[in-house]
Amino acid sequence: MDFKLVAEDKGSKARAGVVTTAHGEILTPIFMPVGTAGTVKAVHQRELHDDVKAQIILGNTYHLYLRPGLDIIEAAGGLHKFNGWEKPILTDSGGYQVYSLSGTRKIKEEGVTFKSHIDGSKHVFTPENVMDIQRTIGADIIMAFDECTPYPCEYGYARESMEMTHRWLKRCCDRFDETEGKYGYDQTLFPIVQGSTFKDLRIKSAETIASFGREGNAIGGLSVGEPHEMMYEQTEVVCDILPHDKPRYLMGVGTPENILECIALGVDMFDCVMPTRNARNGMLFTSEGIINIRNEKWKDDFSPIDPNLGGYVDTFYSKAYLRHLVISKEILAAQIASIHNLSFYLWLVKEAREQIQKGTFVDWKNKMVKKVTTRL
Ligand code: PRF
Repeated sequence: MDFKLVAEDKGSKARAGVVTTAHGEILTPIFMPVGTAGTVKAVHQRELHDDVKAQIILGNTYHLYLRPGLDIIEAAGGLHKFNGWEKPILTDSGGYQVYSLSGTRKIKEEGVTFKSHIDGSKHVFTPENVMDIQRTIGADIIMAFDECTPYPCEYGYARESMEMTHRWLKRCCDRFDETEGKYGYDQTLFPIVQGSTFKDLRIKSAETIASFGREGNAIGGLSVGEPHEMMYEQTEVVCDILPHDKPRYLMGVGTPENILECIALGVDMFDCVMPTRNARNGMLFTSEGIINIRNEKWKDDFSPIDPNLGGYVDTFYSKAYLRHLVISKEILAAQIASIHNLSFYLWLVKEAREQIQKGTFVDWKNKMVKKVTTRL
């Protein structure tokens, strides 16, 4: 993997760059649609490519390992071959899903024992086997095995958990470096900064993670219920320490406003279920503000969903028609709303990149934050 910075904003810490992987280039800042089980829910790969203009998608180790299982993915020739997505893929390590999804779990130094949310069967994730699993899935970027602490979190617990995440990182790196990709292309491993909402822990964690000298770095443990200002504060502390010349990925963030503010702090990569999950509940993010499409007021609004984006579903379908589909619980509602919301997120980061390159990012960002937080 390679990362080149192509522009840096003077009024903020925002950057525009290019990440090059074995499956192609990613222009940053970038938003990565979440495709938990090897599919971005309700969106075809062709739509993801042609309409949403996604450059990289996410998969989850936890889900793919449980179902369909590694034997199937390996027999297919890796996740790219299995799902037909030929561009870059990033897999999360399970270091978050194990805590949020499986009911019973035990965290020990060796690893985490958990029960499947599908059939209750018992499994163990260790830093080593999570590297092996992600080698088999075959994502271009794979994530270290970490513990994401909840919010709020006691200082003592946050410190011990962070220290264990650092020890796990050493084990991840050792295993990753002594193994190879199974499908003939290179993969890269991103470590994850933890430390909850404690500045001294975040500093320590960012310094430790940076000292591993990997090709990119991630920030975890945020956007778990803490106030936004607190998330921005911790993100800024960490970004100022993580290497300038490597991509920074803020995990699980966030709203359009969060993304704009964190681009300004020097974050390059984002992922979040919000655009797809909220789409399925009828919440649309648009370039003019937030729409609850179930609201009566849209029932005879025949204007396009969001003509500013210029994409197919945004210009072809009206708000009134989409509202009708949502109210009628039609499957197409989830499809149109998901494609729309993802198109908006990808449009937003593309605009941000162009504004960074033009030197007009901060003014644009401040105006855009007002728009994207308006409830229409
Ligand atoms: N760790 C991992 N994945 C994550 C997170 C984390 O802390 C978060 C936190 N917002 C989202 N996804 N491995």
